[in-house]
Amino acid sequence: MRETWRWFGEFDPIGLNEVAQTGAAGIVSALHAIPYGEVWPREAIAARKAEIEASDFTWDVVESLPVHEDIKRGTGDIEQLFANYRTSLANLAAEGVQTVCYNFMPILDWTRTDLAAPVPRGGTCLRFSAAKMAAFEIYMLGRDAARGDYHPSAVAAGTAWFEVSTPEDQDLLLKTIMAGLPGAVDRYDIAGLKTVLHSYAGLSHDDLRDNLKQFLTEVIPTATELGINMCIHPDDPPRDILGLPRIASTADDIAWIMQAVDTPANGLSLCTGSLGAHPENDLPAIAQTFASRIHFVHLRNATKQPDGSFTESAHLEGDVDLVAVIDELLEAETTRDVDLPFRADHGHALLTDNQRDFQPGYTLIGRLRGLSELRGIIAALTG
Ligand code: CS2
Ligand code: MN
Repeated sequence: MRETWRWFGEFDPIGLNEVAQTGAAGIVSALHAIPYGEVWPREAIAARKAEIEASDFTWDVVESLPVHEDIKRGTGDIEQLFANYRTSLANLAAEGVQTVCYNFMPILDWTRTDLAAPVPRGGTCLRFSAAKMAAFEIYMLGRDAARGDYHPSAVAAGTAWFEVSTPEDQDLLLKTIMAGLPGAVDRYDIAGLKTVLHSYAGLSHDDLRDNLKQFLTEVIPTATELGINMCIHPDDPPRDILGLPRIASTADDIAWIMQAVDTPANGLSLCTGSLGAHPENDLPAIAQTFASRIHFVHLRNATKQPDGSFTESAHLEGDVDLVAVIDELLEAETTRDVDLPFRADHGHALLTDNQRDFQPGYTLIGRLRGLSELRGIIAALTG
């Protein structure tokens, strides 16, 4: 398996000279400054590639080439958006970048309620509290239907949280939920979020599936011609939030997506942390079932709680058996004769991480710890 490291380019406070010391061989990057839906110019891709190669890395994966909201909603001038996406793929292929990750989550990318939850022996981690998310939806957004979307104990705990919360607490929760990724991403206040949610009103799971199928039908043939492997990233958290449908959360969802356009270029980014937060997902089984279609791997762990909350645990400490997952992936590599790029997806903030700036989840020391543990598993399994 090929060790990679996510680097956010000009938005990353961690330098490639520092990444070099982690031992990772490849870089996962994107042109985060380009607004969603616009073409990635070949020159900009070439410049990023040159920057990466100047530090003796290869640019192995694009994460992400984002999908514009109009495509997910099925509104607006989507023909132009599909054409732009295909042009970006062609420009990437021309520069030799051939693995492209994306997601199909409406409005928000990964969502947490706490960016600095304490870790027992020191350090902090990311956490999703179902209680706080319920409080956000029910009380801050005024979405009463959310009462039925969360576990009763989460609704009760969320109500208790909201009753004692200060305006500062509520503001921090909003900012945390909006944190996601850096760059040209739309971030909303409460009024803005209500407006954009309204634009999705009535969109069902089946509608979103239809729109994903249309996207795949429009771009996968081009990807195949260009030698690009597309790989969808699962929903994070793997459940509906804000009343919006999510369609990449379970093994059944993945099976549906794979058959929607049944060809290798329509692949999966196996994210053990995202999928691992769903009580019914068996990660080694998912790795085995979709072995032929996994093109990129995110390895991290999660500890789930009965009310739907989860905490990002250390890589070897959560509910997902990462040794068994890696064992499946190594077998897939032998069968397919490929070297799958993987990265430690998120890390805790440890030691001096908190003395510097970093993108949430994307610490230097925390991820180095994760990568080192994963490297050890791989070394042990490959002998
Ligand atoms: C990532 C995702 O930080 C993360 O959790 O795995 O944000 C991922 O980059 C996107 O969803 C991929 O489109
Ligand atoms: Mn991931």
